Amino acid sequence: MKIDKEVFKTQLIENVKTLSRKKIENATPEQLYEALVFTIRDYVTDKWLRTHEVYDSTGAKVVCYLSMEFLMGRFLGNAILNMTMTDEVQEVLKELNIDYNQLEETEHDPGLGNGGLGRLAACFLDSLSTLELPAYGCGIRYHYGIFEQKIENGYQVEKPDNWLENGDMWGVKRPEYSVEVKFGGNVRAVRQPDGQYNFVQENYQSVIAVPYDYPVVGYNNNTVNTLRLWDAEAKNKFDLKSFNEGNYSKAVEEENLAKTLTEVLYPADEHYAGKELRLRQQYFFVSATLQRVINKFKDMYGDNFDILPDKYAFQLNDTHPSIAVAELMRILVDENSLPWDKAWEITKKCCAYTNHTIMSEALEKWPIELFSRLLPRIYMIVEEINKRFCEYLINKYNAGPEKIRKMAVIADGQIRMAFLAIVGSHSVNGVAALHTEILKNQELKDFYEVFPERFNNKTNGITQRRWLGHANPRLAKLITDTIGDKWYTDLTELKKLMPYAKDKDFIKKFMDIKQKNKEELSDYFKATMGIEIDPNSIYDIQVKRLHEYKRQLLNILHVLSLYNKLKVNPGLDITPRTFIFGAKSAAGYRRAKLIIKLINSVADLVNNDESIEGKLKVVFAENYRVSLAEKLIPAADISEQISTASKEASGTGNMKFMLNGALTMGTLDGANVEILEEVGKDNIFIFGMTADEVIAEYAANNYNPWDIYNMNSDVRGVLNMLINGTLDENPELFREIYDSLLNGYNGSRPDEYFVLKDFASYAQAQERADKLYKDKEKWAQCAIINTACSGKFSSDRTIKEYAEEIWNLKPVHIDM
Ligand code: 26Q
Repeated sequence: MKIDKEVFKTQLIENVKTLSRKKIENATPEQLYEALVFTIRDYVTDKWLRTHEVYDSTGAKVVCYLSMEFLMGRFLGNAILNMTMTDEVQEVLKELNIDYNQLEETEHDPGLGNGGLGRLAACFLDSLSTLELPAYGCGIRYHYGIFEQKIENGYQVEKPDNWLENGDMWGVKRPEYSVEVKFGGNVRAVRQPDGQYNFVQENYQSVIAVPYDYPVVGYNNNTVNTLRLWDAEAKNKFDLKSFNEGNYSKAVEEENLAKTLTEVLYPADEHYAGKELRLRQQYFFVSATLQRVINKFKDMYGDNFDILPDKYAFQLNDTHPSIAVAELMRILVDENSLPWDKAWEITKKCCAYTNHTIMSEALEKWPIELFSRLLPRIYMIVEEINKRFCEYLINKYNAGPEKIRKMAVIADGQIRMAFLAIVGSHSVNGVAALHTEILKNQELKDFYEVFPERFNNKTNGITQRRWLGHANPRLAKLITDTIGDKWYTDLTELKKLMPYAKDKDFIKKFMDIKQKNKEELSDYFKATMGIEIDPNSIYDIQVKRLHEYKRQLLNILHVLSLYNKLKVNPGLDITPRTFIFGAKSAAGYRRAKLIIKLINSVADLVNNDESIEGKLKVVFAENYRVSLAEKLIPAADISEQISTASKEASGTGNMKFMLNGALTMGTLDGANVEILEEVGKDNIFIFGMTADEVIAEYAANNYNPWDIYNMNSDVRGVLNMLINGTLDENPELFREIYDSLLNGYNGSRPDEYFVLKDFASYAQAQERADKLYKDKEKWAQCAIINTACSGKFSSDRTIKEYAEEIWNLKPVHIDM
């Protein structure tokens, strides 16, 4: 966007004055940040208003992306980039002697998500706006995001993440769109004159859902979509009647409910714990979203609900919002008097479900007691959905009791949210080709047989605007200078870099940038953690949530084995390597927390042993989050994507690293399979069991890790170190890990995630990487080929597929 620099400068100076009562030269970075946001927001708001004017006047179809998490990352830099104001803003700030990076760093990273699923939602919003597709992100305005991680004495300690502490500069409160959400009480059936029943919820508690809107700026266009996050406020702050009756606790009940509802994001990913508050959160934002949508629909189109699916699509980001199926039925049937069958057809046409995991721990199954107490009317509706579905299975497939019990939405005293989502949607998708095949042939096989036409794959993607343009401006510039800037909106353009993989001059520039990024990261570690790392070493990075299936343990045990080799043979010819980890563990996940401690103990051992001459270094980067990812990923040489095959649905970090020219060290899992397809086997390090092998091993159930312990002296050496006091003065500290690998712990299988089974294969792949790195030019070629072949993994591609194949959503061009 062309902006007048002088005008912009004046606006900025004015904003500093009004907001902080200061001259610009005396303002703090925080005050300058605030003024800059206000200035930018003005430009954004013009487009934002216009976008919604056009949506309303054209009656275009809109997708609502329903998600418990939106891991947006910082707004400012991304907004400036997408407004294509970067150069102008940088120049103005330079003229004013202001350090832009310092301003950026003052923005509190909004961490309203756990990991992959939340970040995917954020990438999708960026793509939707860039592709001019009408969209709302719908979620919760948690007051506290994912906890801030401190490492104390090697252990993870969680601190609250008060992201709103310095105000909410990007959110706009919209009280005029508030709606009431009801919990609990009882349902009374009221017979109507026509013999039909009306269902009325009574004696309920309720909260007011108040939306806050955040702009989602499209790249180089006029589209600004909305991320709508709901906050809860008490309806009657104080129930005077109860109070006067002496019932003090009831008097403040609703206020407490409102306070706790949106207080904090559940920080456990891929782990269902059956917490009541979590179910409340789910219903809260789903009900608020659907009520508002239907109110608006009626304002625009009256009560012709047949066309609802032509106007709205609801994408369910995993099962977390799957209660939408029942809530939409409630609104259509109870509140708008539609016959059940008609409402059901509409609901199915509107809803679509994305599955993000096959980990059984993550499956949401709510106890009937809890569910029906909290949501009595919704429970009745789920019962009816279940009844009709079971009848369908019996009539159409002659299903017997066995089949019914396997597939019913309600069984064994629980409501299975994934099944509710599948039954109530017209589309069910996995997030990578392999993952979708596993859903169809294993996890959801029964449903695939009944509804084959609903199943489809949508391989995940990432936005190149944030993950290359913003995170790696030097590489972005080199690429633009070489092949032009079309890649910003068409990542397959990167293919044009292929010939340059052999171009000496380009290779040098490409590797100089990598080097510079590595130096910057090294400076960052020095400044923030006091750690020195060698920018000439290989940067080998594993950053993601801590989970046993992601196998950070395999990585760190391999580091230990390298250390042992160096101790035996100090002259060993290996390229110096820095192993960088970043990972948050769920607060209650004991094993994962112990693995963090292990990584830090290994770091202590290795980093303080001068005899290995700095050939190995281990860094645990504290508090991994989007803004830290933006620093780490551009500096990576090797990307660790080493999950037990079949367990990682897709992964998206793998794509970010590839885009930035890192080589993948990976298993044939999730989207790694497709990365291999794109980049070719000579430009990636693949190792380990295949998904089929893993699944077969689980079925055979005769794997004995002691065989590996006995045969492989490297493995033996490393495992012994877990229990002989080398790593901690308490030799028993890591016993649990040792036991889990060899004997099984508390009834689980020994080495459930095949860490030992894949160890030798992993070590060999690491050796291949070490060898390749010694040939600087070959390595550089591979790195460039990785960047050049990453085009498929743009979330623009993914979103086009969703829009065409699931949502039937068309772009709407916004003219100013
Ligand atoms: C469920 C119930 C109660 C509390 C929390 C949860 C919960 C929260 C978060 C369950 C799962 C999650 C997050 C899952 C997730 O991030 N999955 C990842 O999704 C990515 C995007 O599709 C994939 O790339 C990853 O492979 C997948 O692990």
